[in-house]
Amino acid sequence: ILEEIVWNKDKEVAQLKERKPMYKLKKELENAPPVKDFIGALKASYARTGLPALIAEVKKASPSRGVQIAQAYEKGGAACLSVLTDTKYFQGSFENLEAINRAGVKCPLLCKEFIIDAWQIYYARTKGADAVLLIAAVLPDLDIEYMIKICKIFGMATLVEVHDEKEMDRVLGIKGIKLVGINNRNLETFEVDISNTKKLLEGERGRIICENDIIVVGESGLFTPEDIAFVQEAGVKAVLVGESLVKQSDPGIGITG
Ligand code: IGP
Repeated sequence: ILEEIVWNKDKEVAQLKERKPMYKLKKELENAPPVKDFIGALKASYARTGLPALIAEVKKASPSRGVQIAQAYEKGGAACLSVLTDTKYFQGSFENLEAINRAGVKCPLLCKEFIIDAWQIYYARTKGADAVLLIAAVLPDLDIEYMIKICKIFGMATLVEVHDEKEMDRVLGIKGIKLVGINNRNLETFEVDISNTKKLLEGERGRIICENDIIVVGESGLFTPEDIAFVQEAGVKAVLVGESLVKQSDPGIGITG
């Protein structure tokens, strides 16, 4: 599936780029909403609560519903929000990201997209993204390093996502890495196993992460306070949660533990 998504994304980006070449984007960048400090918000939340900071994910939703959900998550104590923007596979949209921004939500926003081209980062910034997801499985190390540099210039954060030991080792060797996400969901099989977070933080890897002050985000399949305690014990300072919040009748309840 991942290969298929990337293959389609390549075509999608080519079309978007035609409509909005770099010279047009550059102008829009000047009018983009100011950047909010994504990593700062995570650190502040962790320092205040002693619990992993919550990045709450806005999934499939119309822009107006997306705004309501985002506001409820913010009120409920989320440190940051993740907004899915891929439409074809995840029913998200850039309209959601824009609408949430326009509504004055103060939480920094992660653009949850399959980024394969630096152009997408500029585009995300024009829509108000404060951070972007970079999936190690689909990007060469040099691209990740280059994209981190671009984001840094804007003051944006990058959440670099890994799923296995091999990807973790690659990513730990990349210059400028500050925020690493461990996805407990295998994007090929969609199987979820939260012990993946623990596995990738054991031994030498955990030591390198500590020494370099890298913040680790536990991603996917987190439902109960026990799940959160489990990944915190493993060493994460932030969690990315989607599905379990969707299932709550009042999304504000139960977030801050
Ligand atoms: C959220 P969950 O199981 O709480 O809904 O997971 C988030 O981690 C998941 O949506 C995700 C994702 C991704 C989606 C993590 N990495 C990459 C699409 C692409």
